[in-house]
Amino acid sequence: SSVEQTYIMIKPDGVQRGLVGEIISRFEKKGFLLKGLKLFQCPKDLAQEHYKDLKDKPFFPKLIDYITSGPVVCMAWEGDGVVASARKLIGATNPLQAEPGTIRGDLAIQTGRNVVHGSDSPDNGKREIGKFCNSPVRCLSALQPILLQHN
Ligand code: DAT
Ligand code: MG
Repeated sequence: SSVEQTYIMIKPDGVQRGLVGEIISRFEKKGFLLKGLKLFQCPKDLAQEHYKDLKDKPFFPKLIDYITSGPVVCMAWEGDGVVASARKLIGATNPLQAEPGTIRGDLAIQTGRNVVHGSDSPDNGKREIGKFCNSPVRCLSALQPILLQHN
């Protein structure tokens, strides 16, 4: 498809805190089209590739531990200007600097627990959707690990 798409991922803290519906609702209400969705536990190698630009940062090991710590919700959203618009809906990386009304501004306080990811360019949107949404072998198929996560 030549229509712009972005990869939105609800991170483990967002899933564990019960914010999945709230976060999806914001993109639905804005008017974007949900094109794909799955629950998934990100393996370490994919997490390292996803955040490869940050591999030399001191917080990188903790970032990988966090993103692989529990189920995430992987989504493809489509619409005109969806990449930049989704970044606005999500808000600044540091939730304390994110404006009220944004997802991070309303729902988070820590940079290391900022509940949601959104692609930073149309090319990265396409690439991340390919890695996270279009790889059936990586789909989380067993319910038990999810229930254990919450108990
Ligand atoms: P964004 O998620 O807003 O695109 P980013 O791509 O710069 O931000 O960083 C990816 C993630 O890495 C971010 O959502 C949280 C984590 N991160 C970034 N900077 C950090 C920092 N200074 N301390 C801890 N975690 C950080
Ligand atoms: Mg980023």
